[in-house]
Amino acid sequence: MSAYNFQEVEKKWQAKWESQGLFTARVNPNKPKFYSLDMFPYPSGAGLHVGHPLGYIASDIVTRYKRLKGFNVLHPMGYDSFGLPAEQFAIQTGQHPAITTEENIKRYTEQLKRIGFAFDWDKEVRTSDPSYYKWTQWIFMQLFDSYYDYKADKAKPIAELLEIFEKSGNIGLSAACDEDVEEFTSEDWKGYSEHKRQEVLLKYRLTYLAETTVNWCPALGTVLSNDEVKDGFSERGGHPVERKKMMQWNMRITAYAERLLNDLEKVEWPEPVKEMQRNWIGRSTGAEMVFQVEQHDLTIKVFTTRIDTIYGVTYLALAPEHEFVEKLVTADQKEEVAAYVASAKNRSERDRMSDVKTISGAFTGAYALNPFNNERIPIWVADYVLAGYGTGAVMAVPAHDERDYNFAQHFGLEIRQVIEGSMEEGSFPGKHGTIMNSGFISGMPMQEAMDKAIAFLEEKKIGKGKIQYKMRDAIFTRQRYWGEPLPVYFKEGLPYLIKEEDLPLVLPEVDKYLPTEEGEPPLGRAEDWTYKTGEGEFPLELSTMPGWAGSSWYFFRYMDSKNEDRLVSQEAEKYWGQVDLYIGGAEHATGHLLYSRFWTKFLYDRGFVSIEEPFGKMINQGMIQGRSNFVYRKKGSNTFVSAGIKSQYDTIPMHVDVNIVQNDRLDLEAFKKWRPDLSDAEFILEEGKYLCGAEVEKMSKSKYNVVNPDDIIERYGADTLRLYEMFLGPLEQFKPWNTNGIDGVSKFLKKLWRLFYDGQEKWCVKEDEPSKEELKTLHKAIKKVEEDVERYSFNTSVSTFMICVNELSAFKCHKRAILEPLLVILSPYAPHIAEELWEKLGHSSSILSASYPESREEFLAEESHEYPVSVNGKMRAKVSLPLDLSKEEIQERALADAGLQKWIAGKTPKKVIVVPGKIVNIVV
Ligand code: ANZ
Repeated sequence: MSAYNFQEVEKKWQAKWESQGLFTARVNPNKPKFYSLDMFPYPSGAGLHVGHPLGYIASDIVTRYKRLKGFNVLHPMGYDSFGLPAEQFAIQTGQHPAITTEENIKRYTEQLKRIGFAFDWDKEVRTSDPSYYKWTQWIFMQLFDSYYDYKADKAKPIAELLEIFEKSGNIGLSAACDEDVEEFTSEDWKGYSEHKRQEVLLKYRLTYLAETTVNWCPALGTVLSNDEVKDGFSERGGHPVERKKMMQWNMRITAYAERLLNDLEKVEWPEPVKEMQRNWIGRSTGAEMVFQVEQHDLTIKVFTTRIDTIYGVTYLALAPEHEFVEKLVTADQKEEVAAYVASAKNRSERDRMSDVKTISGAFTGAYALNPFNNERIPIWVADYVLAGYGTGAVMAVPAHDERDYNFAQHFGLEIRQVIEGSMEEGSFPGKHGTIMNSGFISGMPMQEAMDKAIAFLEEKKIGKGKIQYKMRDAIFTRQRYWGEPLPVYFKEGLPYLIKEEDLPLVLPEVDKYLPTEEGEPPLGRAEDWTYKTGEGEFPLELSTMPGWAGSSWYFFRYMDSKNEDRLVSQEAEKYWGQVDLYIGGAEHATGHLLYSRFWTKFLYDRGFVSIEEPFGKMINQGMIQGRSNFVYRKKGSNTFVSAGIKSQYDTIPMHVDVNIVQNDRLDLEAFKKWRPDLSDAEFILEEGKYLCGAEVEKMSKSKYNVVNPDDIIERYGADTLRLYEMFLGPLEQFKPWNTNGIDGVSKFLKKLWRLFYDGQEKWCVKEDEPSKEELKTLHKAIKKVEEDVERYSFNTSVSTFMICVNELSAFKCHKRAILEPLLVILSPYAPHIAEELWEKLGHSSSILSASYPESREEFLAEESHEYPVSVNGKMRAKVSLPLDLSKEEIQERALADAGLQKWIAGKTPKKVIVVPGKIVNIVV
């Protein structure tokens, strides 16, 4: 045997790798480690398409390369297996989501294994498995049991907070907490009931229950996080989303805002992702101050980044949701304000923020006083003020803020400019309104004016300097079935943790995966969803955790996935530590990638792990888009017109399955069988063919442009698939899938095979000494491929391999000394064929245990150079000379060259310029 039969070869090696456990990672302090992580997939019913493995192929190449370079590699894979689609399917069919999930995982695993990934399947995790979510619940418990100490700038156990309260109440305490915490002394605390104490503690815990305005999606029956809502619709399913107040679990991620922001400096991530996180965190420095409301015992608190413009304030504006709106509104304005508030409620914050054209608002009839000059200023309600940012109220300075300006113009409010030293650069472009130049900070440079104004606020006790973040605490509950149960029960309306020894709290069985008739989440249907303690039976929490819970820490579990006593052993965590390379999509910038950093920092603070940032280096792979094909139906008929002549008819385009089209040519018989309604289709051909139109679109079932890796593997083999996906272009780029070049890649592997087996399929490898040219070809490839992998440029390596194999074929090189190292450098890309030929070369152990060959400069060096020689500025001859000559020797031999004589014609040159390795210039 010895024709290249990729199907046999690939099956054989996949089985061998698995049975020998070659990819199983073990802690080994004698070797440097390399931890390569891929974003783990949600196992959807549709299976993998060719776009999914792109990032996995890249990381597989890197890890196989790193092994050759002597690294101990951890390269795991698993499943993010809680999620909405399995639950929606369960609702429709009654099938338990665990069963659907299991089936999908099975399919995914088979598909992944066929691509020949060097995954350590022993370490597989599934977030929906109780042995995994036991630890997700455990982390939740630690968060519940912690508070954030701003002075120490870290999370600490609640027990330490209790000691502080006992000693000194919360006076002078600098800890992250709810806005509405009141001051209390140690005496107060000691007098509090257990109930009251728990209430207070809940305001400090890093996960807490609070009434929160949420994105409620009635169609999905659940709350969604901000990053799951796009333009007022759910990202999954595209259902309308509304704002609603509900009791929810929250994660106090805002306590970590500053560290999440600063530590971005420490990671090597694509700049756009860092920038998205910075904007999401949205740090602003400014001041918070209160305005007394006339004729009311109320003060309105505002956040401003421009306290220096205080003399330009001409109105205050409240968000429509602001709690004072109802209290302030005067009798004659009541109707107008109520109507306006009702209309504003239907617009999400995101819409209101992005829409600068619609200007709406209403006057409350009430006035406040500017504490700097006691001026009366009207209080308005305005669309552009967001309830969820700052204090939900602004001091409006129309002359210096564009949104205030537009609003003031629209409603005819005063616009008044402030004069300050540095106003020109800081103010809203263009000058508007009257100039008001009074007050003790006028005329000062901006920063100085702000500092003075803040000092005034602090002295008068009406405000202070303030750092404000746009990021909100993260909502942590979903009113759904298929998620982690929260390890919490309720006693007298307050939440308590179940005992650690009762973990995991396993999802109960329910008769339907829908909310109860009373509108409770599906867990409300469970027969016995209570927790029993010595004191009695208590109801358990009915909501489950959101999709991001399990994915916020899975990278730790991979290190030690079977540990029953800890989420990860200290030994494994210390050794594997930070992820060295994380490949995945950029769409997770403000979700998963932020939450993972938050949980890692928290686990670090509490001493459970040793790293503060989970992902050192990250690459975002581009998407592989589909290349859709179209046929053109003659209107009102079952006749289809070929693309090139469609303009001659009145046609409607229709997507056609790309799998029955090859190189844009439609397979007519397959088309007729594709759908029953097409069985009698007729065609108008061009030059005897039906040609389809094509367009690049997202790969999706509905566009019939999904290409399944299984089909490609069936036809060309996994090695070809791997090489071809890399060959498509730079990893980070978005690029359409088209199979036009795949034959070339497949031919390349056959050509490689023929370096080992001659035309008659006879083994032809020889032990002869390699020639200089052969060595040069090899070493060029060794060097280039190494450089490429080190900078994650995989497409360029594929062309290098092709050039190398072409050159060796031209040399008719069948020498072991050349072919052996070539296999090693190719093995990360095309591991099956490399293993097979490696074995044929007589090796009994896997090519994975080889070492990456060293590229030797001496073989790379060009030995001679063809010097262009010019005479009086004109190129007159080319002279080939050895490279190791001195300047004098070059000059001498160039001048002696026969071809030049007629240009020099016996004259003595006036000047000769020699640049060794480059050129010779002669002036005569
Ligand atoms: C007066 C002022 C004058 C302002 C001026 C700006 C320019 P960033 O930088 O994004 O933090 N603001 C405060 N809370 C708001 C809310 N809930 N909804 C909408 N706008 C709000 O923006 C802070 C500035 O945005 C604040 O400073 C406030 O307007 C406004 F020449 O106060 B400023």
